[in-house]
Amino acid sequence: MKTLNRRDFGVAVVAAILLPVTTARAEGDMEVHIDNFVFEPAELKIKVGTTVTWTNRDDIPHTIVSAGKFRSKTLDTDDKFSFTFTNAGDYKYFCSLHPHMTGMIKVE
Ligand SMILES: [Cu+2]
Repeated sequence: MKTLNRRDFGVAVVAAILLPVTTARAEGDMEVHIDNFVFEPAELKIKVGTTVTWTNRDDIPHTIVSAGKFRSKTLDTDDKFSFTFTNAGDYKYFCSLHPHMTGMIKVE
């Protein structure tokens, strides 16, 4: 087993200090994946102020559109789109390229 040199030890200390902060900030945020023309999870319940990030895992472009609320650009493979929900309500959304792809975000 290799012993830590001075520089590695410094990096480890910095990581130990920063890590809990990063984890805490990410805790409230949610992710939706697009896999094989399906939003996963299709329905999500979140609290006001939560940021949802969609990731396109298909090798086909998709969009995320909620009429009058938000609209992503066309997402290629591994592209992401984020939206922060600042008002309670039910947000239905769909893919404008494949309108049968639908999802729901319930904000309470
Ligand atoms: Cu699509």
